Amino acid sequence: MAILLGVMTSLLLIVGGTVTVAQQPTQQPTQNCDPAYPTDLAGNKICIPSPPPDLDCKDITYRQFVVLDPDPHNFDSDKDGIGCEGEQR
Ligand SMILES: [Ca+2]
Repeated sequence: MAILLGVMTSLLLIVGGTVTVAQQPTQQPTQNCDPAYPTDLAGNKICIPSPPPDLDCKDITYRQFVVLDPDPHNFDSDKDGIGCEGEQR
């Protein structure tokens, strides 16, 4: 009986070992960057989260950046493809 238990334990260890080998690749922490605002005008990557909440230019530090459709935050109110031009014009 003790031998049988020993065999059973070994089998369980083998099964447990194969399970732990099959690990999922670790994922990058996901940032909620809205694809409508990929870069500033110089081509530097920027990250503005998708709504909600709805953001206005006063809520973000970026100025004069690329805006793509559908512009969920409506940063580009004059629809020229540049967001938050503000007082620079
Ligand atoms: Ca604009």
